[in-house]
This record gives sequence, structure tokens and C-alpha cells, in this order.
Amino acid sequence: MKKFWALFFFFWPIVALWMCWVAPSEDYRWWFPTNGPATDGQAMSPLGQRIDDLFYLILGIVTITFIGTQFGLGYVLWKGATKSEETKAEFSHGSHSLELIWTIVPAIVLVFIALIQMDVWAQFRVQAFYPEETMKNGPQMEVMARQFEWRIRYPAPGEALQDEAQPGDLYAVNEIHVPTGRPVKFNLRTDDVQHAFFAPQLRVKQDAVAGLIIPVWFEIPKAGDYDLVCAELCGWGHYKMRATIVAEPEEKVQAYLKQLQEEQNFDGVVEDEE
Ligand SMILES: [Cu+2]
Repeated sequence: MKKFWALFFFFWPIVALWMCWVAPSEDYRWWFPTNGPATDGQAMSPLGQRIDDLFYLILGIVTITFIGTQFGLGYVLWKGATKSEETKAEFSHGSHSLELIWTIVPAIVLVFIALIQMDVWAQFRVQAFYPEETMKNGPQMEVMARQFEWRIRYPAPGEALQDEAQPGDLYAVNEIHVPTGRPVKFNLRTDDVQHAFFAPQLRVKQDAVAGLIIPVWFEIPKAGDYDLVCAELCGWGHYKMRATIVAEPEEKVQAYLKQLQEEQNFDGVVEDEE
């Protein structure tokens, strides 16, 4: 029975190794969302791919640590299990050098992770590091989260987006049209409680906080429909806060905005054809 427990703790690192090996493989892709145009679980934005790389790096570090500690535990158990009944127990006051090692090594690993993710973090969250294009073009639209939908406000074609609603603004609900192949910046706001903008395939997640206008950006190289959901439990209709991000060539976005403008300006009067 003693040996069983030693083997038991040897067994789990092997399972962990196997899981970390197969999880990212194309057959499984357990870690990441697989719906949308990408069915293979790949991030659909360049920055998202870098976030995934960080995830896998940390997964690797955690796996190695887990295997190390489990084997250490297994070794000690096995040693204890194979000792004869007569062997007396040894009492130890610990090892100073061991304690130093398992303090310094994790500290180095944590500092390493902190440093290596800084660049991605800055690009994702710090405005000064956003792609230059997003600074030049300004926000393309406002995404207003409210119980329980996403309201999109575009400036009138040719105009710049203002924080306050303008008479010529164009509105849409639960559908965002963005051009492919270049960074798109928008202002995220909430009309009531806290919500969170979550586009899983793009690896973009940002809280919408009452009173704040938060600039967010992403880039989608491949045309297609991407999911947008609310990732903050915001009330009974939280589950209904689903929208689509339609990534398409610039001309199509312009055509969509033009159509939106026509629909919005339509006064209900149809000219008689006679
Ligand atoms: Cu919500």
C-alpha cells in the first residue's frame, strides 16, 4: 500500500505531461475558443497570437514545476515505503541551502515572466504603445454596453467621433463592422453597470466601467464574423449580450455605413413612381 502511494504520485506528472503535450495540438485545442472563422483555436489577431505564446510559455514553466515537485514527492514516498520497519525516523531541522534555492529560483522565474510580458501588456493596454495608426486615425466608433446589448455609434462618414452624441451619428445594435488588415481603435463605455467587452477569438477582454471612456484596439487580418460577448455578470440578461464583429474589406465597411445612414435618414415617404 505504501508503494501504491509512491507510484500514485509518480503517475500524475506523466498525465500532466501528456495533457500539456496534446492540449495545444490541432486535434484538441483545449485551451482556446475554436468557433468563428478559425476552427483550429488560433488567435485571430496578431497581438492575440503573442498573448497565446505567453500562455504557452507559462504553461511550460508550470508543467516543469509540477513535474519537478511531484517527482520530488514521489521519490520521498518511495524511499519511505521501501525502508524496513525497524529503521528509526530521522528528524531534521530543514536545509538552509534548499530553502534558499526554492526561494530564489521561483523569484527569478517570476521576474522573468514579469519582464517578458511587458511589451505585450504595453501594446494591449498602454495608449502610448498602441500602433501609430490608431493614434493617427482616432477612434472609429463607440461601443456602449448596456443592460443587455451592445450599442454601436459611428460618426457620420467623413466626421471624427465625438464623446458626445452628434446629430449625424449612425447607430447599430449588436453588430460592429470593422475593416480587415489594420488596427482599429474604439471607445468602450457603459450606460449603466459594469460590463466587459470580450472577443475570445481576438483575445481581447476589457471591462467597461461607468464614467470612463476606455480606448481599446485590435487588428483582424482575416475577414469573417467574430464573437463579442459580455464577460461581466451584469444582471439577469447577461447571457443575452452577444454581438458579432464583422471584419471585412474597407469598401464594404463604407458601404455598410452608407446603408446605415440611408436607413436612418429614411423619412418613410416613398416617392410615387407615376
Ligand atoms: Cu453585460
